[in-house]
Amino acid sequence: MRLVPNPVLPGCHPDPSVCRVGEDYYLVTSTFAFHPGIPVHHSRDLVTWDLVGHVLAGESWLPLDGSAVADGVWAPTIRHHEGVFYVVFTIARDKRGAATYLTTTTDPRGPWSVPVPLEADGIDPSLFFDRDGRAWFTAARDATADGATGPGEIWLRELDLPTRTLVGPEHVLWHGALTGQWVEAPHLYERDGRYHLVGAEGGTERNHAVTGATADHVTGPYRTDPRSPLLTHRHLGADEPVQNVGHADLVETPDGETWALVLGVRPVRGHHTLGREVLLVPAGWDEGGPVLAPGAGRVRGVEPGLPVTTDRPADWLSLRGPLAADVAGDVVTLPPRPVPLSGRGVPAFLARRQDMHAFEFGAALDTGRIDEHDAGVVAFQDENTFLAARLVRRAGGVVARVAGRLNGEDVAGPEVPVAGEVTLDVRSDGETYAFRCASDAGEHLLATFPHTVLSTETAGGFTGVLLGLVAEAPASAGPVVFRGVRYGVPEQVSEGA
Ligand code: 6LW
Repeated sequence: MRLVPNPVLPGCHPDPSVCRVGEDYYLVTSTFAFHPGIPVHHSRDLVTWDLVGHVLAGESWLPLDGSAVADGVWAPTIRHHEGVFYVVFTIARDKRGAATYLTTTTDPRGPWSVPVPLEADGIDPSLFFDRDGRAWFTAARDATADGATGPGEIWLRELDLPTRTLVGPEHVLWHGALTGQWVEAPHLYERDGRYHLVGAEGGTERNHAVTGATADHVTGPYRTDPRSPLLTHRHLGADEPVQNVGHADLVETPDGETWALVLGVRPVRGHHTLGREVLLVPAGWDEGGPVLAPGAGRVRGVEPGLPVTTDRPADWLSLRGPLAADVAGDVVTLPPRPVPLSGRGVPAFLARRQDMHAFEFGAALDTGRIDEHDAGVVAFQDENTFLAARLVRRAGGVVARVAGRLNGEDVAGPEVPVAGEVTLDVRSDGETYAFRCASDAGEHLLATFPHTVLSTETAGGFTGVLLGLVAEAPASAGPVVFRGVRYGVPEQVSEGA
């Protein structure tokens, strides 16, 4: 088996699901309260993935106003059957599944159909097309009345394709192999007449694990695969560069090789800021069922400390809905909105995923156009945890300062008077976030924070850091123009590397 470089899709792209049509692979991932929702990545080799569209965009967009960043769109599954692509996904509220939807297309680049609700409770919906043409829907739901341990039960019903409704009796398939806690991410596969249910359990943190069960009939009974966990890193210790491995989807190449896409994180000093990323793992089959990472028993191909440098074009995201922003090369024009980043509306905030540990992200603003605005560059984890280098006009003129929130507490740094064109940036070496401003008057370090404060371990939630531009002001104020918007490896790192 060849050693693949991992992650194959860096930055916040959790809950990977993949399907193949001929030589083409299509991958979908969760987007929470980000807009547009559910990126579709395409690959021919499972290693290089290019963004080709979004499932929830334009007509198929679902408004997420009022949603916490960690809620919104969870865990899509993509499947292909007789010329049609199907995606099922959950809209979460208060970290619980609130609604399940199905959307279809004949071209995964879009447009996708307006999502139709399915009468299904729980999270992590999935589809399975059996050899006889019948379609089966599975999902994970709470097994206890108080839901205290998260989903603990995988259930199945038939999906009637013409009416797009769930029909026939419900079958409870499985309650997990290990702890019964956070039994989720079910995907069904058939091989040589046997049915294999692959799931995840233990929660999407350090105890995450891929587990499985098998059956002779799609409706069960399912017997726990005694080889479970099929893949986990929870026993490898804190120095293992990849942690939290789970949530697998399997795909077969045209040559009959099997591979798994899983999620995992790359912590630095025990804290990860990049979110859950997509990792590629060799797989195979033996008489018991699927074998993940045969021989190695772990996800490989991650070089600690080595930046997965990326020149992939930005997948620009807003929060909870579309924005009237204009992106022309490295110039971004943002009409302001009076919506704070700490709220649950649609702020004038345009961002991209942080997808490498050491980076530099910045832009130049004209202080002459800062009026009622509070505008700048942001490292954003969620509405309760973000830091920004921002310009604001005071009685004596425009000042730059860091302002934000850490776990819901406002933070603000010292104010530095600035004039003319000002460059604001945020830099990281992987262990700190430093915010700076530079103008003709000189360069100032506004504030430095340890990376831990923006990490998922500290902030909670399910996302990674986004790097973005914000323009908060009454809508009547003029647009903010960000020039020379740049994201890349910081000079000192690329020189030394
Ligand atoms: C996803 C589920 C999970 O639906 O996190 O805890 C949810 N694990 O599989 C959001 O990514």
